[in-house]
Amino acid sequence: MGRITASTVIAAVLAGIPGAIHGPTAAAPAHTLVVSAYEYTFQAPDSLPAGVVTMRLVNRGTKAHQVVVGRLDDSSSLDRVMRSLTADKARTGGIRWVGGVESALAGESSETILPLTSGRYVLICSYDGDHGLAHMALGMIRSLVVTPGSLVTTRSLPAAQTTIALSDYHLGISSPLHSGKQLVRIVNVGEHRHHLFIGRIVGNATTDEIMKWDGKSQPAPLQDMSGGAAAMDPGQASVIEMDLKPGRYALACVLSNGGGSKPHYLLGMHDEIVVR
Ligand SMILES: [Cu+2]
Repeated sequence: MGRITASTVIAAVLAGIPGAIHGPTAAAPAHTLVVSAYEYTFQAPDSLPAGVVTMRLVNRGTKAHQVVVGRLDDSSSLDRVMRSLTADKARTGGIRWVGGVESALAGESSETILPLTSGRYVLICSYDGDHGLAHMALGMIRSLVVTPGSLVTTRSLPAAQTTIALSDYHLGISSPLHSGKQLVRIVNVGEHRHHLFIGRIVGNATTDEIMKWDGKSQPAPLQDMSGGAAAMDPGQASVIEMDLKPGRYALACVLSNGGGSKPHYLLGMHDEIVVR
């Protein structure tokens, strides 16, 4: 089982960077679920019917947050899963991570489109806080019940111009991303859990400088880090809307397989793209 948390560096990178709220998007599948993030809690409906769901994370806090969506196995106890998540996020069984919004900077919002089948879910923010406590341990964990509704599969997702395939350990981008809004399908075709972090590269910063950045020193090598796809187990797919400015972007998976193993970006899961 891999850690679902982003690296401490990226969590630090994401903390407290101000930005504007993006406008609503055109894509409107069956349901929209608004999840508001605060320090340290989520506000969201308790339930919604199954279907293709647009989950919109609205960050009303002062730090960066995320929402990762996990479906409980039918035999899992919600209490036990929530307790083990807050105690040791690295070793939580009985749950399947299906995606979510990897990051929304303070004051920003971002969306992901997910196929949610009926069942019991948890929403968490796994970013590390200032004192070594994960945001979920401070209260950013919430249950969600998806009641029977439309029959959904990953084939129910809206069409996307570009697909990014997450594999062990590579990012496969099917066609170039362009400036402006576009839908991008993210699919985990590997055998390990992956996610997608994306940030715009400032100036002439190199991959080496980005990887060595402590998340605080200025000038920062990355900006515009809202969006991406949160942790997905093998076989999961979601569609995210990207709204890109021209420039260079860094894409990476910073999850690891646990046990002190290297993060996936050091194994090849990173890429740099140019958006025109
Ligand atoms: Cu990965």
